[in-house]
Amino acid sequence: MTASLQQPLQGEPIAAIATPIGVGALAIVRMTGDGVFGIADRVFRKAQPAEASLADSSGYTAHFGRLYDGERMVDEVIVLVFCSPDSFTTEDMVEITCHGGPEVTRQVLRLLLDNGCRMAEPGEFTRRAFLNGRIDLLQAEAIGEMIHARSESAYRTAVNQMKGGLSEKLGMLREQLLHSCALLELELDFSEEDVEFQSREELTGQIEKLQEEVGSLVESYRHGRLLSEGVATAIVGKPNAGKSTLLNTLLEEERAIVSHMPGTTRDYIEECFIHEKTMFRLTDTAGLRHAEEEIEHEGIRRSYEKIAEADLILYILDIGAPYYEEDIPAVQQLLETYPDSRVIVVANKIDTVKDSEERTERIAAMTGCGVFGISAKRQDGIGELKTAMNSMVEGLDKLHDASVLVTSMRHYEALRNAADALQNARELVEAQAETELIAFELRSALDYVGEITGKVVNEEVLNVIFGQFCIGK
Ligand SMILES: Nc1nc2c(ncn2[C@@H]2O[C@H](COP(=O)(O)OP(=O)(O)OP(=O)(O)O)[C@@H](O)[C@H]2O)c(=O)[nH]1
Ligand SMILES: [Mg+2]
Repeated sequence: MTASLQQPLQGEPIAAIATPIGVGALAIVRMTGDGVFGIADRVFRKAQPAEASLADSSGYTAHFGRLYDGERMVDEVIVLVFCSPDSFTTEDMVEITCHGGPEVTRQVLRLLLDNGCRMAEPGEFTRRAFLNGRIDLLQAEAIGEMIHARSESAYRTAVNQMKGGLSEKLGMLREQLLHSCALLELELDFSEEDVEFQSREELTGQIEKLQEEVGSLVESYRHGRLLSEGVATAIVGKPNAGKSTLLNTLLEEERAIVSHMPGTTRDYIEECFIHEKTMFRLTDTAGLRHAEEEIEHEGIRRSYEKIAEADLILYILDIGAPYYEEDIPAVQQLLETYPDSRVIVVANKIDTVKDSEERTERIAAMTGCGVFGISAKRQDGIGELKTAMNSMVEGLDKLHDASVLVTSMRHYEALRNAADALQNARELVEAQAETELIAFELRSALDYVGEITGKVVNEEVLNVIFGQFCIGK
C-alpha cells in the first residue's frame, strides 16, 4: 500500500480550491497526480511564450500568465510547479494562485475539472501524502488539528505532533516490541528443541519497561486532551444566581438570555472562550431546583449530565439573596462527589449587599473551600476568577511545550488497548503459559501501537480521519 519516496504512485489527477471560499486578495486552486502538468499546459498561457512548457519546467518554479477556457480568459495567475517526489503528496503538483473571489476560484476549478481532473475528496491531498509515505498518520492528523486549532495551546500541541516527537517515541516502542516478539517467535520455530532465547525474567523485565512507557503516554492524555479540545467548564447553580450573566461576561458578548425570572435558561448553551493560552468550553446550564414543568425538568437533567462530564465546575450562588446559606448543602455535595480540584465556588452579586465579604467568608468557612466574590453584572473580580480557572488546570503551562503528549482519543484508545495486551502478556509469563499465547498478546500490543502511526492500516479509520479534513487539504 505504501510506496517509497523514490517511486511514488501517481494517482488520478484531482483538483480542489485550497483556500476558504470568500472575498480575498488571493486564492489557491491546486492539483495533484498523474498528468497535472499537461492539464495545466492546456489552459495556461505564459506571459513569456518563449519559455518552456510547465511539463518541461523544473520543480519549485513560479510562472506568470493567464488561464484560458478556449478563447475566453479566466484570470491572470501565478502557477507553481512541484515535481514528484518533491511535493506535499509526493506526486506531480500544481498550485494556481488566482484572484480571491468566490466566482473566480470556482471558474478556475471548473476549468481544471473540464480538462481532466476529478474533484478531490475531503483530505485527499493529505491522504495521498500519507499513503505515499511522505508523513505518518499522526502527522496527518496533526495537520488537521493545527488547521482547526483555536487556542495557542491547541496549536502548539499540533505543531509538536507534526514535528514527530510522538511518532519517534512510538517507533521506539514498536522496535522494542518487535524484538521481544521476534525472540518468542524464534522459540516457536525451535519448539521441538525446547530452547529459550531469552529468560522469562528478562522477558518480564522488558514487558514491565514497555508497560511503564505506554502507561505514561496513556496518563499524558489527561492533560493532552485539555490542550487540544479545551477545558470542559460547566457553569451551574440555582436559578437566578447569575450563571448566564457570567457566561456573557466571560465571552464579552450577550450570548445567553438574562432575566430576573428564575428558570430562564432551559437547555444548555455551549461557547468557547480563550484565556491566555488555554481554551475553555463553557456550558451555561439550567438552574438546579425541583422543577414541576417538563421542559425545565429535562433541562435540569442535562445540567447534571454536564456537571458529570466537566473538567471544571463553576458553582455560582447569589450572595445577596436572603437565604444564601441554602446553597451550602449543594456545594458540599459537589465537593464530596468531585475532587475539589474540579470545583470553583463563586459568590455572585457582591454589589447587592454591604456585608458581601463576611458572607463570602462564611460560605468558605462552612464548606472548607475557597470562594471567589464577583459581580458578573458589574464585571468585578472577573480577572481573579479567570486566573483561578487557569491555575485549576494545574501544570498545563509546563505542558505547552511538551513534545510527547497524547492529545487524541483515537491514540489514547489504541494505547489503552496496547497496555491491556501487555498486562495480559505479563500475566501469561508469570503463569508460565505457552510461548504462543504470550507471543499473541505481544503481537496485538504491536498492532495497536502500529495503528496510531498508520503502520497498520485500517481503511475505516483512514476514512474517518481524512473525512474530517476540508476539501483541498
Ligand atoms: N446586581 C446584580 N445583578 C445580577 C448580577 N448577575 C446577574 N444579575 C441579575 O440576576 C438576574 C438573573 O441572572 P441570570 O444570568 O439570568 O441568572 P441565571 O443563573 O442564568 O438564571 P436561570 O437561567 O434562570 O437559572 C438578572 O436579572 C441579572 O441581571 C450581579 O452581579 N449583580
Ligand atoms: Mg440562565
